[in-house]
Amino acid sequence: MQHPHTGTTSPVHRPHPALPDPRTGRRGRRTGRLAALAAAVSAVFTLTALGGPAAHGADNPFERGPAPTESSIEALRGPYAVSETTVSRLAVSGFGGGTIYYPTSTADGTFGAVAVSPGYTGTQSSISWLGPRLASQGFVVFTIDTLTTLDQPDSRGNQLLAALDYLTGSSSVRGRIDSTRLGVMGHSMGGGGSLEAAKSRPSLQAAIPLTPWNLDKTWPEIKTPTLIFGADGDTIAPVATHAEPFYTTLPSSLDRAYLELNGATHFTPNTSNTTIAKYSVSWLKRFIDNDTRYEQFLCPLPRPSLTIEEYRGNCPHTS
Ligand code: 9J3
Ligand code: ZN
Repeated sequence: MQHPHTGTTSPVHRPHPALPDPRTGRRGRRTGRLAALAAAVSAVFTLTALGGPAAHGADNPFERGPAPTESSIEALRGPYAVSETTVSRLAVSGFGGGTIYYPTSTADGTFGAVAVSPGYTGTQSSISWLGPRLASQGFVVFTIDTLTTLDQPDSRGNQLLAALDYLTGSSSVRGRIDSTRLGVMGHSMGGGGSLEAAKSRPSLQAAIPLTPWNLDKTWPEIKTPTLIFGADGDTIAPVATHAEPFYTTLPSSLDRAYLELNGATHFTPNTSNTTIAKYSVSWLKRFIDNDTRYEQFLCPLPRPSLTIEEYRGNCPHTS
C-alpha cells in the first residue's frame, strides 16, 4: 500500500491573477499596474472571505506558517495565536473529554491535528503544556482525559482514536481540521497508548510516545512515522525495557527516531520542556504536514548535548 503522506493530493492552486502566468508570461484580461493592483486586492479579499488558503507553500499544500528557525521551534510560543475550548466528558463517548487548543485565525485554512493522552493516574493537566505549545505552531491539539485514570495502554490507544474521531467528526473546530492529517502523543501508559493507536490505525501520520510504558515490547506492525522519547533516569519505565525495545522493534524501513533525554526522569514530559517541544514540533511538521522545511532539525541526526543523552534514527527520511 502506498504510504499516505507520499500521495499526491491536489491542492486548490489557482494562479495568482495579478502575476504573469508562468506558462504564457501573460497576466490575462486586464493588464497594467492599476489592473494588477485591483486584481490583487480582489484576490486577497476573496481568499480571506473564504477563510484561506493563504500563503501555503508553492509545492506543499499542507505547510503552514513562516519558515522555521532553531529559535522559532524552541520558543515558548509559535507564530499562531491560540484559542481553547473545553470538551466535557459528558458530551462524548469512548474517552473522558478534554481541551482543544487551536490556532485562532482561519486565514491559513485547515490544520493537522494531534490527540495527547496522559499516563497512569494522570489527568490532562499533566500534559496540558503541550496544548498551546504545539497549537501555536499550527496544529489543532486535543489533550484528553481518560475514562478512568487507571486505564491501560490498549484502552488509552482506543481513547486517543475516539478523541480524534470526535475532533474531526463532531467537535466545534472540525471545520478547521484536515481530517487526513492526524497524529497521536502520550505520556507513559499514554505513550504506550499512542503506539497501540498507531498499530490499529496505520493512516495516522505521526506518533510521539513520551517516556512510554507498555507490556508489549515489540512494534513491528507500525506504519506511522514514530519519534520515541526516553529519559535516562526513568525508573518507572526504564528505557532498557520500554522506550529502547519499542524503538528497535519498529520496522527498520520506517521513519523512526529515539531521543533519550539527558538528566531526565519518567515525569520530565509533565512540565514544559524545550527539547521535547522542538523535536515534537519538527516531527509533527515533517510528517503530519509533509513540511520538509523542518527536516533540517531532524537530519543530520541531533548530536548528544546537555539535554540529549542519545539520538537514534534513520536519515534522510523516506516518506
Ligand atoms: O503511565 C505510567 O506512568 C505508567 C507507569 C506505571 O505506573 O506503571 C506501573 C504499573
Ligand atoms: Zn508487539
